Amino acid sequence: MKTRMIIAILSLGLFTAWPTTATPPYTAIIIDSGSPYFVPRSATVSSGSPIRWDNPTATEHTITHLGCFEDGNACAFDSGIVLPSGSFTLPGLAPGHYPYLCRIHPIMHGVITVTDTFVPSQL
Ligand SMILES: [Cu+2]
Repeated sequence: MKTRMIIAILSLGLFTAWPTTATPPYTAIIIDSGSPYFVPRSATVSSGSPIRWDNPTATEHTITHLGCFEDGNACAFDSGIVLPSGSFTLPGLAPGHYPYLCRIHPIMHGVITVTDTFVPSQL
């Protein structure tokens, strides 16, 4: 009887621990100080799926959609300054092609392609 109760408590612990240990459903892009600067430089995600840029470098960067340099309405995302050890997460984008760059280092550029079809997150 006592053993059964212990098992019940243990399995309850497993269930409550599940959400925190689950793999986050986002596409991760790592900022790098050297070429290609964004890893992967070209990422394909499904619409509405979160995208997260991590900055492990010692420098500040931005993730700025090229549309932001045209007019306000064409700007899909602009992270502002992403500090060293910081990150920037986009909750999701509508289907389309989104070239972006770093405002501080315009040599750094990448592209996000958002599709209507399901794409497993690239972790
Ligand atoms: Cu930069």
